[in-house]
Amino acid sequence: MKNIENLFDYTVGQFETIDHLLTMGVGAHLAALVFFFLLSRLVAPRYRVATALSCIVMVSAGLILVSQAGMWTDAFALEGGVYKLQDITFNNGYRYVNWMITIPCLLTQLLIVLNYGKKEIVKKATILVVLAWGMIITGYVGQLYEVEDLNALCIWGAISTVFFVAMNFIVGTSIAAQRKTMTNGTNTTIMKVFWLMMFAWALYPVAYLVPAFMNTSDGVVVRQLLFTIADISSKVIYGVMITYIAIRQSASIGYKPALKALGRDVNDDLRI
Ligand code: RET
Repeated sequence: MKNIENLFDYTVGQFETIDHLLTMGVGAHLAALVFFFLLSRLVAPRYRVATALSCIVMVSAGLILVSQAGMWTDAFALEGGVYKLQDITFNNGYRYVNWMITIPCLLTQLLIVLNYGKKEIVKKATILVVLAWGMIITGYVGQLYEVEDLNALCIWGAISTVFFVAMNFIVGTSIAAQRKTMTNGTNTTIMKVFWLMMFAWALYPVAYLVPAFMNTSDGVVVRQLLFTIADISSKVIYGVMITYIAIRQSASIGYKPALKALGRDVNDDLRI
């Protein structure tokens, strides 16, 4: 009974909304997996790991959503016109564990398109991953209290937020420092990536806090909606933008498949 999802009965509309949201999430990640896989050949080897990491994120997050959707439909059954909890419970905790893998991938792909050298990538990624794991582990512990103790939820959430702010600070300063190295107009795209991250990543703590401000069956729908918007923005749309940046930067170092894809004259590389 760790999550508030298990506390309520759901109307058919509420139940199906959540089922459809989770299933849509699966579809979006699978479709994006194919897209990133196909586009990876347009990306120069120097940036290709960034696109490969998007593929890994799609598989990892897509699978967790398959399991979330299955758990949702297994946990509840229609009885007397409403969906009621059965013998097993629904759990959001799997998401947090999954972030231990996906967030390091998302941060590393950013460092790659920011044109950092190998050594700097390893150094920065290590710091960022430690902060991200600190954020996730404390958040995981906090969500275990969401039914019984809202104070504990808020305290662990506050500790997690310290890691989150530190992580965002490093992301922001890294983008500011490396923007000038970014070619072919991508120095403006990277700012859009930054704001997308700030928006999408901030939705997760809001979803975490739903038990504190909307402890109802509608709150559960809102929470799953927030998770879905956050997932698609922070992984799928983010991945598309990172791959776009990778292709444009590949073109500016003369990588022919990227030049062709952008409709540039391959024999006239010097103009780029
Ligand atoms: C928690 C706990 C409450 C405080 C904060 C949190 C932040 C979560 C974030 C999650 C990002 C997830 C992503 C997943 C991609 O697959 C842990 C909910 C600040 C920022 C980007």
